[in-house]
Amino acid sequence: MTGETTTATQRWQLSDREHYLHPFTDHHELAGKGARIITRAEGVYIWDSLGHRILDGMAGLWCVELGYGRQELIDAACEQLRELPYYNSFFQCAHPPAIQLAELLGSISPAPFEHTFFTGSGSEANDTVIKLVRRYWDLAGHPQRKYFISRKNAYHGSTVAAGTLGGMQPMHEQTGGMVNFIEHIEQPYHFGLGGELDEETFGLQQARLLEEKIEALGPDHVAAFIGEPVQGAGGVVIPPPGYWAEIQRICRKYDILLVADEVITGFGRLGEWFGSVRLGIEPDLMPFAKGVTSGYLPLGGVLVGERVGAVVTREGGEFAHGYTYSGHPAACAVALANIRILRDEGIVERVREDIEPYFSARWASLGEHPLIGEARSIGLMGALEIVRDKGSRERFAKDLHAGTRCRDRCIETGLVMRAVGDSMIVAPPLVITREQIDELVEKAWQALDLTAESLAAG
Ligand code: PXG
Repeated sequence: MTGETTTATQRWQLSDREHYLHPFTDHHELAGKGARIITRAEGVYIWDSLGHRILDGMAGLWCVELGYGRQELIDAACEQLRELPYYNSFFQCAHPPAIQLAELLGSISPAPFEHTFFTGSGSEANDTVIKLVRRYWDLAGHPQRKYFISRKNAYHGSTVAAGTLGGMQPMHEQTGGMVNFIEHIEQPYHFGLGGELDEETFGLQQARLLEEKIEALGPDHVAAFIGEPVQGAGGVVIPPPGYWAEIQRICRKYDILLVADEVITGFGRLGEWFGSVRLGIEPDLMPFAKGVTSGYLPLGGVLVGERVGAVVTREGGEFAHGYTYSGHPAACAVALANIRILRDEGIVERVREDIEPYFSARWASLGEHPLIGEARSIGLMGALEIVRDKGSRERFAKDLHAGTRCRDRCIETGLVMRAVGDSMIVAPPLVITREQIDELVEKAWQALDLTAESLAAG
């Protein structure tokens, strides 16, 4: 590390502190430390401005599926920017990349998803879900069906509506009561809430909370249930076997729409094009974002199944909704290139047949660390539960901040691993190799050792 890079970093940090409001950040705390400035990336690695190479265990923010530096994605963006950098899809217009992408998405989705509404992000996708569902029930002659049921500790985005749809308490506290037609049920988090129940019994119990909630609201007033196939930001909460089948049964019984939020689980993360396929869910709508472009450009959308698609496309009247960047041509061109690479290089199958089994076994070995109460994974998503006592699952005192300590130790060892409370989570790029998984697991173990030492010191 040269004096020059240190000075440059200090300059970035100073300017950052003076001007840049970051998402989900305690600025007072950040001002005391200075931001880590990321300057370049290649494959599964990122580099900071001080020259440290760090294995990106979070694929950016659950999105860089093909890893960094894929020339085809860069070329696709450049070519499209040259040809047609922008045009909208309002006022009965369209352009080739958006049309081609909608068609390609239809071909990789489980039948029958034939329509896509494009947005710029996952949050906008979930706001779109709310409006599409409302529109559907209005047109279907049941305008009183207005309630959405979601889950505590779910994450569906951070616009006012998507943030309310999610179940993150701190977000609700800051937007208190602004959207009043969303209700939450408890989540299927076995490690945290399951107590002595076996996984399957606990899963059924949690799914049946949906039925209770529907009955309490009045079945004729419920529009839809929304859930992530596997909760991501909530800490990689893998639903117990049987959970989704029971949710599906209840949705069908009461004729309510089922929305699977595929923003994290779409595009191969669970070894299938969509997490719904892996978990046997048959949703009516699938919001997506992130992995659709491997994060190279912002794009989201909602895949619309036959039931809703038939009504909103065949009944008359305008759907009064849309964004300037709905179906941005360059973002769509990158998505087309991204999906073609995932398909033509067999990356989704490779996750399922090769990398997931390897990752799963290596990740499980972290469960032997004295600090870890559970190591679980599905596809390329993994969680570790830091505990004081393995047998009783007792946690460390909150003010010891075991999770953030571990996150910081990970960075010191050269690994990005995210902390959700005292759960440590990873979701590496889908192109990670076996050797890189070994490196990830070794670094995680090292960081856990350092965390244990630091916790012992108080
Ligand atoms: N749905 C799900 C399931 C998500 O994970 C969104 C919707 C919203 O997408 P946009 O593109 O509007 O951010 C997300 C986003 C984290 C973290 O800390 C996760 C997300 C976003 C920011 C942070 O794990 N997921």
